[in-house]
Parts: sequence; C-alpha cells; structure tokens
Amino acid sequence: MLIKTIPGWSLPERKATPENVFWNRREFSKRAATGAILGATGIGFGENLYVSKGWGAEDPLADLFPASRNKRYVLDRPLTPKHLVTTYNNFFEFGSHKNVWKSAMQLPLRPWQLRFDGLVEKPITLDVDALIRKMALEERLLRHRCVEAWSIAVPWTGFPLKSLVDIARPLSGAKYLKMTGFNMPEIAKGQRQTWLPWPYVEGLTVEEAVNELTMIVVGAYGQPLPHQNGAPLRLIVPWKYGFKSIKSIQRFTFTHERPVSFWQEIASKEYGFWANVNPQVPHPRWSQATEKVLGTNERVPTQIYNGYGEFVAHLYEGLEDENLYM
Ligand SMILES: Nc1nc2c(c(=O)[nH]1)N[C@H]1C(S)=C(S)[C@@H](COP(=O)(O)O)O[C@H]1N2
Ligand SMILES: [Mo]
Repeated sequence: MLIKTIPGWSLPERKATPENVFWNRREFSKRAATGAILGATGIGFGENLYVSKGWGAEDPLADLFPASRNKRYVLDRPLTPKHLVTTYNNFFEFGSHKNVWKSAMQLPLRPWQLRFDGLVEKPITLDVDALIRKMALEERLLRHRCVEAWSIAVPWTGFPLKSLVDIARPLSGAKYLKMTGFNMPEIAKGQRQTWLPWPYVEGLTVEEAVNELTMIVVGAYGQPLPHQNGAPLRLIVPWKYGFKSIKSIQRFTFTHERPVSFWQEIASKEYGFWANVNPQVPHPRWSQATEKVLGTNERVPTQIYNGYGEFVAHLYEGLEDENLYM
C-alpha cells in the first residue's frame, strides 16, 4: 500500500484560497485598534485601505503573471488577505513602523541592476528584467514567521535562488552568499538614520541558498511584487525568521567569510546568522512558542523550522554547537 506522509501542517490546497478566508475587516480594525500588535505604531488599517498594484499595468514584467502554482508546498491555514500583506510591513529603509507602504512606493524600481561578485568565476552585472525573463516563474503558498511573533501566509511568485547561483557560478571556495539591499537615503527616510548600518545585509550558507525551498520572489497574489514587499526582487526563506528574507536586493556576493547581517550588527545578542524558527528557543525579550496570525489575530503554536523541517532539517546536522535558532 502506498502511504504518502503528509506533514502535520498540510491542508488540502483548495482550502488555501482567498475564497475560503474568513475575513471581517471591520472586526479586525476594531481589534487592531484596541491591541496593537507587539506595540507596533500606526498599523494603518484606516478607512482608506490601499491595495497596492505594485508597478501595475506599467510593470515591465506584468505579462509574466500569473505564474502556475507549484503544489508541492501546502499550507495549514488560509492565505492572509492581500490588503494586509501589502499594508502591514517591515521595511526599515522607510521607517521603523509597519505603515511604510506609501513611502516605499517612492523607491524607483527601474533601472535596477544586479551585481554578482566575490568568489565567482567572473563578476557580472545584469539587468533585473533580462534576468527574471530567463527564469521559469512559479507560485508557492508559504508561511512567513516574523521574529516579532506574527505570521502571514502568502502566494509568492518567483524562482529558486539556486537558478541565480547557477548563473553566478561561484568558485569552490565560496561558503556563504551575502545579499545587499539598496542605499538611497535621499528617497528612503529610514536610511537617514545614519547610526543604523545601511545598506540592509543578509546572508546564507551556499548550501542553504541552493536548497529547494529558498526562493527569489518577484510577485505576490498573482501580480508583480509591490514596492513595500521588496520589489523588484527579494529573498524568501520560510523556515527562518522574517528578517532573513531581505527585500529589494541589488548585490549577491559569494564569500568564504560568514557575513554579518544588518540586525546582527545592531543587536548581536538578539539576532544571529542562522535565525531558524524554533518555538522552544525564546527571543531574549519574548517567547517564540506561539505566533499571532495576521488577519484573524488567532494565536497558534509555532513549529520548528516554521513547519518546513522535512525540507531543511538536514542542513543543520553536525552544527549543534552553533546558535541555530537566533
Ligand atoms: N531590505 C529589507 N528587507 C527586509 C526588512 C527590512 O527592513 N529591509 N525587514 C524584514 C522583516 S523583519 C520581515 S518580517 C520581512 C517582512 O516582509 P513583508 O513586509 O513582505 O511581510 O521582510 C524582511 N526583509
Ligand atoms: Mo520580521
């Protein structure tokens, strides 16, 4: 008999559609007003709910959407309503609060060049549109767990980061991939806070970078990615805390040295390199045991590797001495 092992968090795919989402905007606004999520200022669900169209019809990649769904990745919960994912954001380049979508729309998305350098056969610079057009785009339904203990479930469109690594052709000495965001203090207000270590930097081991789950995202909800979610392209590593999933990347550098990330530079006792989700390892200032599901405000148990252990747990065998969960 053929028995397929279905992870505990799986859900029939038909249930993970917006039609099945119970969502009462008025009810949520009320709750949001009474209990700000983790002390966030200005959640921004006013009367004027803005659903970003991103680059909209003018997006040079609009014809690539929607991409077909990869059914390998299943959710245990409904998708988060699009208007929440596009109006409740962490994007510190535009401020240290959640209501950054409007300012983020100032970010000029074209021209956008991507630099591949460091330990590669030959450093190259590629135009973002030319590059994305070479990729086979697919949609994946994935959970995202912020270190602040809120979570969302999003239909992202993109491609495996591995395809970019293949194009970059790292040398055998490359152990890590460092990713760097933009630096435009004249446009991004948060970057005028010069005591912060701009630009935003994140890193993965090359092994993590080529894992099948690791994704470069260029769209969401069947459309080009809105500015505030990290256009024109961002990382999604769903088994790690959200801060690892760097937005609006400009540079990919292969190194033999472990990169120091933006958050690690700011608070190394609270944010580390690995940052794998683990409900049993609290943040120094709060528990990671549960998470608030954005949209319903339900509190649900957090799962080790955010429920993606079957894809990634093997990456950490033999690394027990490392701070894998912060
Ligand atoms: N460049 C950049 N990338 C970033 C951040 C940021 O401030 N700047 N915030 C991170 C954090 S903490 C989270 S939770 C996610 C939020 O992504 P979302 O706004 O699309 O939900 O982006 C991550 N990537
Ligand atoms: Mo986050």
